[in-house]
Amino acid sequence: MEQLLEQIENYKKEIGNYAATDPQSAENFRIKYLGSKGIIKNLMGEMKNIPGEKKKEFGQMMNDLKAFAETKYESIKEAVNVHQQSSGDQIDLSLPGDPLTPGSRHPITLMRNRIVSIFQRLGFSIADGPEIEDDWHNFTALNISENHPARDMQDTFYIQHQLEGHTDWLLRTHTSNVQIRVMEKNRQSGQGNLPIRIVCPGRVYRNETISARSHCFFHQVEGLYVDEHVSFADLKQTLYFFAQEMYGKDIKPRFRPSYFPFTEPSAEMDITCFICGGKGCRICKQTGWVEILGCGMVHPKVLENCGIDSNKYTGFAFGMGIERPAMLLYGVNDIRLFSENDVRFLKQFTSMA
Ligand code: 2U9
Repeated sequence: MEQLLEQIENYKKEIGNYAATDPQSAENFRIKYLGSKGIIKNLMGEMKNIPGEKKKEFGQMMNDLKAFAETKYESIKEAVNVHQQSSGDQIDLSLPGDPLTPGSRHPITLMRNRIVSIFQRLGFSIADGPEIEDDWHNFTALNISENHPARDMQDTFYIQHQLEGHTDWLLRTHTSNVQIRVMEKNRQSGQGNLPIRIVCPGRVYRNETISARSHCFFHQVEGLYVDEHVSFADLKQTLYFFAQEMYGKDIKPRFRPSYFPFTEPSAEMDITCFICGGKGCRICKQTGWVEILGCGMVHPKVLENCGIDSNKYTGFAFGMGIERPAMLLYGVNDIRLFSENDVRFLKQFTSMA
């Protein structure tokens, strides 16, 4: 019995000193001490040789030894795990890396950047403003009368909420609200920020039935140039330069008289069809011409509405949609694709800057 107790004490020391940092030596420990043919099982077999009055003491010591070995085994496993993670033993460096899928710019962003960068080269800067707007900045300041059809519920999304003390909120129908806000700032600073040369890209909303050709929201770039002596010749030359940069040096421009409440005179600008070169095709409906934008000299009433002296200052303005040129130049046949976020569509623009 004395010999057995001494053996148990020795094993206890041995177990306490056991060091393992790899899975194999952890397994060796388990087999040696806790396995079905291991030391502890073997020692338990000695019970039958222990005299009756000593059985209890022996049993107690064996239970202690087993619990001690089990606790040690748990801490060995933990040490092995930590060691493996920190030494990176489980990483197979010969495996191929995960492929990185490059993202892409949205086609509307690409087209907006193309348009805006041409005007930036001419000295225009970018201005931004709210999409939720009040009646003044979207309609009244732009000389759009109380009974104008654009104000119709059929065309405009109105917001039925009281915000900032009034209720005439709507989703802007064009980005012209931005130009109004920029010109109004001028009044606050006492003619301080003239001349104004800005382009205003952004999302606008119209209450339209959604189809392959039109959507209830789309994107525009509008521009405004206000200074002393700005003339219709400036407008024509600026927009001709834009059209050549955008659609090619060989295009020819044509200005047709038009009407907008916020410009006088007003015009629509056509260019010779950039698909067929003017011969006539499906895109230009056999006319040889395609309309690319609307424009005009800023109506004096609009300048005055923003506190700008219309006897001293004149300006020109223009506006164009982004979706239509994007559809034509990128060959997209359904406007809804732009807002569906289908990656099969979007990833086709991956390599475009
Ligand atoms: C201010 C004064 C004048 C902006 C203009 C147009 C003509 C025009 C349309 C093109 C296609 C809108 O996207 S579209 O449906 N726009 O034809 N826009 S002049 O005139 C302004 C703007 C702001 C203060």
